[in-house]
Amino acid sequence: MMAKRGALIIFEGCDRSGKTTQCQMLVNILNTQGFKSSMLRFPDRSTPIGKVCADYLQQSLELDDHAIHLMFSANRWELKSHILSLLKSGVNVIVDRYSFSGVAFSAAKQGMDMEWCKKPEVGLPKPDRVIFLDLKEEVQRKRGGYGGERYETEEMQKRVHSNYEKLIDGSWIVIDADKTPVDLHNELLILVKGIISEEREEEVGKLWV
Ligand code: DGP
Ligand code: NA
Ligand code: NA
Repeated sequence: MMAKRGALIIFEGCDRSGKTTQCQMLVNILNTQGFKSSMLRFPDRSTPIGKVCADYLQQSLELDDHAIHLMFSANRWELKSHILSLLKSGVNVIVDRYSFSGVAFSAAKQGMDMEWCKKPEVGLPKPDRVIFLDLKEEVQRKRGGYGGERYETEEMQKRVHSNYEKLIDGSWIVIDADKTPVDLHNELLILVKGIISEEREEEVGKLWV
């Protein structure tokens, strides 16, 4: 019998919700407990396309809103075969941001609409589960304020949050992230182990088809 494929688990949320820290903690502990897991994050700033996204976020590069959206999307597509091969080999893939960030952030801009933003994402590997780390803007702001990257303003984060609300459906798991990192970690570990042990189709689905 073929080994069960890994689960594709996406973490989404506004900036400062603790996604990156939580994904790292999860992957470390899962591997020590015998659940083979790998972490990815988008944008993956290590590739040539990801470098463009990084320069754009650091505001050293200006680009048309549509053009940069397509770059973020291309960055996800260039990792597609890597994601699929990890899953196939039985590794769980824990991802810090995905297409939902793409749509929530890009569509928060004037003149950009959600349907247009979804199009280049159609056909990417479909997550088995999306976990949304929810944090109120006031709490987000209290966490040491925002950094200097593009989008890290109160107004933008509010628009992003309301876009996320339009994307959230019954398949998402919404978690209140307003707790200590350790408490949040303990909650997420139980949740993620549950997801990993669930039944799933051998074939990875395709997003938004
Ligand atoms: P970080 O997760 O801290 O590496 O920050 C990444 C930033 O990039 C965050 O503000 C969300 C934003 N982002 C991620 N994906 C996309 C996308 O597809 N389009 C746009 N416009 N922004 C994105
Ligand atoms: Na950020
Ligand atoms: Na982050």
